[in-house]
Amino acid sequence: MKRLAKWRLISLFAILALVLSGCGQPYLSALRPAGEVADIQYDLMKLSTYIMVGVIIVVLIIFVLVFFRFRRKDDKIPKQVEGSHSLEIIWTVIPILLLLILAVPTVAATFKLADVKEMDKKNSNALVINVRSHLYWWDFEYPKQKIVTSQDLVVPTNEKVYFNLKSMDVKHSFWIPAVGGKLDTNTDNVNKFWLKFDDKRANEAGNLFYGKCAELCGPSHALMDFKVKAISRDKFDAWVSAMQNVKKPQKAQTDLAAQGQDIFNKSCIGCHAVTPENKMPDTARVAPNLTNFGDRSRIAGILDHNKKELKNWLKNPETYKPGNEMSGKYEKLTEDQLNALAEYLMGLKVQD
Ligand code: HEC
Ligand SMILES: [Cu+2]
Repeated sequence: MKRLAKWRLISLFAILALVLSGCGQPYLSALRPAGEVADIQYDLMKLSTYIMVGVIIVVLIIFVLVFFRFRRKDDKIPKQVEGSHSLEIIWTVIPILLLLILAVPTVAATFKLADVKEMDKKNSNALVINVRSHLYWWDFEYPKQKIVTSQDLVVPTNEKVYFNLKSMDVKHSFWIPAVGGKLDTNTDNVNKFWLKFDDKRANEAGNLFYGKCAELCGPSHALMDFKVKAISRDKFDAWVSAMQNVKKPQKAQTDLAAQGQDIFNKSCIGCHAVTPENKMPDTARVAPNLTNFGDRSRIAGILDHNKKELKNWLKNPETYKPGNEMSGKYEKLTEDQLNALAEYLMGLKVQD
């Protein structure tokens, strides 16, 4: 019985080690910061950890010392220090000092990270992105560039990117662990902040960071992922103009795709736009914009980006994201229809 318990403990630690070995990946870990904001947040984490560990060590040393030095050796009662002024002062002042060391950089960083004056200036050149969160997907609007995309956020590296965050249904939270956040997206106010994506470290992360919803929002909360393509300013500009060039729905490239487009125009276009311009009021945008769906790195933020998974998703989105807003809102699709739709959607590309 005892041996069994020991084995259980060992396997528990083994599993824990396995799980934790997933941490520390450059594209998803707050412990591998990849930008100015993440650096500041990481430094604050380190500072507080050092202070806490320091306190634990000092207390432990004193504890062990006292334990051995003041063991009862005879019946003599040692000098009583209750109410000692100097001791009381020492153990009040030291924590105050430690808290100050923690508080000053934390408050300074808080103000720095919330500084969005640049974005609110008239005629400012700052890049602004309006993020809207929905159950369970993300919508990114570039108001100055007049384009919209979903699920894959595209940003330039080495410059401040400013965000307006808003939710269209319930509270969510916008978080790119390796780069910064998290900040709530609310329904009744707009939260603002900025992030900076470091060129070199974005490269190390394959130029694709992992983003998450960090506020429990419903049954598919844990699946509410997005991706962040962090690319150089040149490439970003190229992407923006490629998007802007799509003025009307792209033509299907093959016969099969044309069939798919027909089905799409009957059953899907009521929810999904295939042009990047935002002509609708916020509240009318009920589904991801698919203009550049063929360029995405994931389907619905979570599935591998290929035809097989796309067909699986269209067949039954409910198995992949319980409670999503697409399930049951269109007629059941036959295998032929699925093939045609997959061909059409995968062909929606703005760049090679
Ligand atoms: C009632 C509105 C609605 C209808 C109708 C609808 N969808 Fe969707 N669709 C959504 C929503 C909402 C999502 C986001 C689901 C999520 O990720 O939680 C979505 C997600 C998707 C995605 C994944 C998008 C991405 O960016 O990864 C694809 C592809 C898709 N839908 C295709 C279709 C096709 C094809 C049809 C027609 C057969 C269709 N949808 C009909 C609302 C709809
Ligand atoms: Cu959420």
